[in-house]
Amino acid sequence: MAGEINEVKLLGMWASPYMARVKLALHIKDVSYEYVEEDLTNKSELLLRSNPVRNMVPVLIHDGKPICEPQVIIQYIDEAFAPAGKALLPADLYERAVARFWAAYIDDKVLPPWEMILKAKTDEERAEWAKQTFGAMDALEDGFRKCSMGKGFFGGDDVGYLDVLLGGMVPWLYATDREDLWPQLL
Ligand SMILES: N[C@@H](CCC(=O)N[C@@H](CS)C(=O)NCC(=O)O)C(=O)O
Repeated sequence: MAGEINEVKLLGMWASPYMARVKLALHIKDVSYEYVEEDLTNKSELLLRSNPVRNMVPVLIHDGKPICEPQVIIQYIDEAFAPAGKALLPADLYERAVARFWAAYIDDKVLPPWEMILKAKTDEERAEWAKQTFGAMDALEDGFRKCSMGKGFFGGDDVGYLDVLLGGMVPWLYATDREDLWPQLL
């Protein structure tokens, strides 16, 4: 339908750090979009149809075509909406590979133990997951020092892919300090 051309819709849930990443990317790239809040206890027909494999948010729907998985969505946004000077991934192929390495590291090594801190049943379990999370963060900070090369952001002077991935986690950082909020996050 002609009315749907260039239509961008984001299916999300307010507490989702993955959704926050996608919002950050859309705002940095100046993309206008419609945000649709999902009730994850009663998922909409649109969400189930758009992400039939995982039934999860976020999902980006561009001109009626759904894109799933936060990192895939952000890379899509970077390529599909590409005003000059605002690329999220570095232009240099090697630097791109480094950014993708740390992106995988964040999602594989930092986030899973972090989530387990909130899910742990005992203080001992929680302490163990916290230790693993801090260990993973230490390596990330080391990587940050090397990759930022003394500049403000992960990739240098500008906000880029890794800053978006980590930036989406900032609200969770604050919420992790507030145990009363944990039931709403999980
Ligand atoms: N890797 C996941 C990350 C997204 C994710 O974990 N989304 C959560 C909200 S933060 C979700 O939709 N949960 C609903 C469920 O598990 O049924 C994906 O496939 O997109």
